[in-house]
Amino acid sequence: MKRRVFLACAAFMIFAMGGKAQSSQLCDVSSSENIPQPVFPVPSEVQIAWHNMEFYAFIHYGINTYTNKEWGYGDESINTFNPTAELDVEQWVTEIKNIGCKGIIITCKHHDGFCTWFTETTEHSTKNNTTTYGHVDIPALLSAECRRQGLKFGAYISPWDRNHAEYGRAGYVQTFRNQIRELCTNYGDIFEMWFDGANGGDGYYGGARETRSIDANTYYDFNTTFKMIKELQPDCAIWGWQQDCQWVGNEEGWAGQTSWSIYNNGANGNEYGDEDGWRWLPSECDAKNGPGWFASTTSDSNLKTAQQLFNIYMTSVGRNSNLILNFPPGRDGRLSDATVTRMREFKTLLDRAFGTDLASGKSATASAERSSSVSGKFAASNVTDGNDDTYWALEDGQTSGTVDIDLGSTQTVNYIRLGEYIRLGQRVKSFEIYTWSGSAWQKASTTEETTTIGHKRIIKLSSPVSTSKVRVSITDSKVCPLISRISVY
Ligand code: FUL
Repeated sequence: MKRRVFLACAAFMIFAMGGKAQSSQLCDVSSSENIPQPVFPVPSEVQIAWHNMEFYAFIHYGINTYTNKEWGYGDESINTFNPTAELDVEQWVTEIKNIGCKGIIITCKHHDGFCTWFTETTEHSTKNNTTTYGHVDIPALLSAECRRQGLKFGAYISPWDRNHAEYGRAGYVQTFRNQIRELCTNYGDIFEMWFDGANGGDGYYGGARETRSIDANTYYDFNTTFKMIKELQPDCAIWGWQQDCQWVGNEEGWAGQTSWSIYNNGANGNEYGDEDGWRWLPSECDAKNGPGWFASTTSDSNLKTAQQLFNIYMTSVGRNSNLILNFPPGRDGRLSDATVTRMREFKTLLDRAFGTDLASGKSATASAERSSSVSGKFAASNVTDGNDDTYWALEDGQTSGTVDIDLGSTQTVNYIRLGEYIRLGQRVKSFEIYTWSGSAWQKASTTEETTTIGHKRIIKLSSPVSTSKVRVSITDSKVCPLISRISVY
């Protein structure tokens, strides 16, 4: 075990020296603070910030909104984009913020190639739109409104471009890179950039109307592009292509009940990650609020119920994944009344479930605590202090232990939320939950497996339990567990 920890530490030091130094004192084993050594791989600072985003919105809006299609062919005239009213980005941001999203990622260009900003790279853009309300630079409007309301802004730009005459040839690669450069330069901070995996096929291609195939791994020369993004936007997380975060592997909004943020090229499926993964590559769940990514004439009558949206939240954010949930504006440039009503119902369910953390600030005691010269450094009480940078820890070699939280009075408990201090790696392999009957600990029945934790795990009890104390028992961990958060709802 010691040898494994040493190797992990050495690997971490090499990693830290190669990239951004993450915390110079982490491997200082002589320190009497006794800080645990990391278990490799660990997240970068960009990935830590990304984990903390947890829940954000997608907005699909463009030509397709006006054609009832999900994928435009690329031959649509510029004025097909024809909003019937001024875009109400204030409403988009207000309603999205209200449900607890921390950011918005918008389609700046979908596969049809229509750029919704005033780009210099192509004429196929809103800059040439002559309709009453269509001459708009949407990323400019939305990024400004996000800043005003305190949300982060992100951009989706499709690599596949069914409009561009040069798609499939060298000329397009530079155009595409220039488009990304514009987005990275003119709209303030971008927290995440999304590069869709749909690549090549039939399209308009400047009038050729043919099928063009490319090898996505080589054609785009993404390494050069990603380097440029990191220079222009050092804090931006790149989605896809095995960069900072990745597609969870389905579009239904669920991650595995066992969900590792570490990854070995997908042998187990992206939904689950790999316990012995060699790189930190956490998953993001994308999901739609209705039948399509774009609003259509039938979407309002086919919206997901609030309960379905809540279930998606549980199977994504609740399973150590980020959630990007799509809310597409309609032809009048607004989120429809039906969409907004559903969003508010969803918010009511979130508040009802997680409105009050019964464990917040409550006393916590553990079976054991890691020693340190700094008093309380690894105390059990760190799990209820609301600070995700403090954590309860065991000594090296101890891979199981319990934390008991005294709720102070009898409460009805439905959910337990847990978090690991992932800066030092994802560790926990299994845990159990117990409630106090008044005379004994009783193992709680839960609706799903209690295996991994990671950044965040939410466990629902099979039925509500009246209890005054909750115990979390870590039953197995790669190395000593580091628990930063236990909340009880
Ligand atoms: C997919 C795209 O093809 C869809 O149109 C949508 O943008 C979704 C988020 O990703 O791969």
